[in-house]
Order: sequence, then C-alpha cells, then structure tokens
Amino acid sequence: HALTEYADPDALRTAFTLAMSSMYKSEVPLYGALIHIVNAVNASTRTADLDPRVLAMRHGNVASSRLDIERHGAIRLGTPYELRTVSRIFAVIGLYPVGYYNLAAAGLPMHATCFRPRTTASLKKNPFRVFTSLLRPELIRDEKARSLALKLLSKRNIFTAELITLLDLADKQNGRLTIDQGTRFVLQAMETFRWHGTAASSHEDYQLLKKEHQILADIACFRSAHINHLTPRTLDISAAQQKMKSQRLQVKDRIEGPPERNCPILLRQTSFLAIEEPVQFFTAQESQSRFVSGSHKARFGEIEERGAAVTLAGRQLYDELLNEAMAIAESTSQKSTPEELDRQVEVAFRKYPDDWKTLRAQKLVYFTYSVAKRRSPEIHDDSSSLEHLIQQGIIDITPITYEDFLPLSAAGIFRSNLGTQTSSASVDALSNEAGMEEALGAKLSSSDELYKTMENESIRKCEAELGIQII
Ligand code: OOG
Ligand code: NI
Repeated sequence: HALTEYADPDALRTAFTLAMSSMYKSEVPLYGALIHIVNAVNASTRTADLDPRVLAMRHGNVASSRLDIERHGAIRLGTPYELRTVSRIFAVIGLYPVGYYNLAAAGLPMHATCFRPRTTASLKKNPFRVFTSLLRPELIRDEKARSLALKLLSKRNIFTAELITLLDLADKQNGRLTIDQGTRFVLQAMETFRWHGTAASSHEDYQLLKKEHQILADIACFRSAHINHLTPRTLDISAAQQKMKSQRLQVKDRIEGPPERNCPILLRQTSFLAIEEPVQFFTAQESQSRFVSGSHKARFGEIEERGAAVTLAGRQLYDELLNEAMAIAESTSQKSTPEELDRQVEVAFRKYPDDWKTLRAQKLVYFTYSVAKRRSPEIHDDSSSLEHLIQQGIIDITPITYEDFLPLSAAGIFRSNLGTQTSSASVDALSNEAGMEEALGAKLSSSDELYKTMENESIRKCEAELGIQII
C-alpha cells in the first residue's frame, strides 16, 4: 500500500506561526496596529540603498523573502513537565533548544533557552523561534509565595488531551505527522498558548504572587502558557520606532542593543509597552463560582532588526562597550536619560570595527563562504588558502545572521544599578545550565557550535564546487 506522506516540519512551523500571529492579533488588537506600521515601514524602506548583505540579514536570509511572517515569540513556563511537553510540541515544528540564558542576572527567578531551527536550510524556510523561560522555584525568596506558586502550577494542565495524543502519535511516526494530523496539531497547540480572561487563581493569591514578583503571577495564575509577545522583523527599526510614536503607541524609551552601524551586529529591538487586560479572578480559593474583576499586564508587541552573529570575542567586546557606555551615561548625569545613553553607546561603539573585512580579520563575526567565480583553468593547484581565494575574488564572504537573543542586555543595567562589579560573580553563581537540561530532559545545543558548523559546511561546499582543498 502507498507510503504515508508526512508534513514537512518547516511547513508545519509556518502554519503554526501564522496561526499564532492571527490569534495574537485578535487577542491584542494593538499588535495588529504594530503589524500595519511594520509593513508600511518595510514597504517604504529604500532597499536599493542598503548593502545587499545587510538587507539579507534584515530579511533573515529567507529564501522566499517573506518579511511578513513573525521572527520570534516568547512564553514562560512553570514546571519541568510543561517544558518537556512544550519541547515535544516544538520538535514537531522543527524547533530545538539552543543556548542557555540565566535570567537571574536580570533579577528574575527563571532561566531560559531558545527553541529554534538549527540548520541553514531550515532557517531559510522559516526562522521563527520561541524564547522559552522556566520558573526556578528555588530562587523565590518568600516561602509562602514559593509554595503557593508550586501549588497553583501542580493543579493546572495547559495541554489538551488531543494534543498529547498527537504528540504520542508523532513519537511513533519518527517525529512526523501527516498533513491532516498536522492541521489538527496546530489547532490544539494554540490552546496551550492562548490567553484566558479567567484566571486559575483567586485575586488574593494573584496579589500575593505579584507582590513577590510580577512575573510569578504571570506564570502561576493562568490556565495557559499565554504567548507574551510576538516580534516581526523590520528593515528600519528607527523609522518603525518613529512611526509607532507618531501613532501614539506607548513605546519603550530607547532601542535596545547595538547602535546603528554600517555592519550591523546581533540584534536591535524595541516594543510597545505591555497592555492592561481585564481578568476575572476567583473571590476565594475554595469557591470557584464567584468572580471578581481585576487586570493583568504582561503582553506586548515587539519589533526587531537583525545583524551578524558574533564570535565569543565579538560578544565580549559588545558586552564591554555596552557596559562602558552605561557606566559613563550614569556618571555624567544625575539620572541617565535614554538620549544620553544612546549617545554614549554611539561613542563607545566607535571602538567596534565597522567593516566586514576587519570584523573577519579580527575574528569578531561569523561568516559563510561561497564561490563567486570559477578559478581560471590554468591554475592547477589542488589546494589553496581561504585568504588567497578571497583575495582573488574567487570566494565571497557573507556574515551569518544572528539567530539568538540578547535578553541579558538588561543584566548589565541591573548590575550597574547596583553600582558594583562584584555582583556579577554572585549572578554567575546563580546560573544553572545543568538544571535547565535536567528539567528539559535533553542537552542544549551551543549556538557558537551551530555558527561554526555553518561556517565549516560552507567551506566544504566551496571545496566541492572548485574541486580543490581549502587549507
Ligand atoms: C522573554 C523576553 C525575551 C527577547 O526578545 O529578548 C525576548 C520574556 O519576557 O518572557 O523575547
Ligand atoms: Ni522578544
């Protein structure tokens, strides 16, 4: 009988992304307004003026050049079981855990990973990824808040029975689903990330957790792991920020990340501030039939503009210069204004090389290599150095797009607010990557290894095309 046809995980990811986007637009209408702004800015950006390499990174090197599909989202989970089940959902749509983010560095009782595509081919088809954080109860100082959060989390189930059935089915089918199963799967998965206007806690419990930490209430008091933002990409984040302001959106006071550069690196981001949403809470823990009206503020809309992936040395220089800028901004003014910080960041980053040749020579950025032209037939060497081939114009260099996150730009601010350098040691001590892997039941991939693999694979491809060994 005929072989069963399975859906391509990358295609399922696109179905998932589109479903998530339309759900979030209907839940948070302001997000729909943000999408309109971004589309208008992208359509009117003079792309002909942009360096083609920069344009490719802004697009995310997407083959279809589809700009209108979101680049990332974020969820916050409460238990290892939730994390493991979410990781099964994400595996079906081609997303795998990459990197460790110690959010304790930003004063949050959580740590995180990024579920994302790992290969060039998969990233090309759809680079959507989800920043996924997990509560670390051991970092909740208040005993009462900790046990309440754990009690609420132990009672909730954020997965439908049909979703679990489909996940078990995928396990039996080598991780794949048929198109029909995949369609049902995407609909069922939305139930996990949907917003619920009725809380899973009493208002008192919500207040108690919120007093300990707002994020604790956001994680433990609801019936789902509601998506807390989605993020489309923009070709011009400064123009988009301006347009958000002119349309009277409440916008973050500055664009996070590196300053505007000829050779963009990492990631620049801004957002509209979280909106206040009405929520019905139980009046008391035991009587789940009477409700009291309250509200919750967690969900927002963000935009991002991506640049090149930096090496460990490149990241170190980035962190150093950002910290330097923040320290100066704080020492020059009583209360450092966003404008002053922008100015100091701009000044500090003059020390960060800003042409691809130097960024490559100093090993600050990851590149892929491609054959620009065939070598002349009279050359018979069976090996050549990469440098030589680049000089001869035979091989082209392309910076690799950064595919990860920078949520810890906040950690620097946090540290400098404490006014000490020593605090970084205690913050690092709170890092628990092994704990994250244990909760997940799997190893986290290293983003640096993935970028290096992309680099190496591109060199092997050049060798095959040129029929020589590159040394
Ligand atoms: C995660 C925020 C991380 C980003 O763009 O850095 C993130 C959260 O707020 O839950 O999405
Ligand atoms: Ni984000």
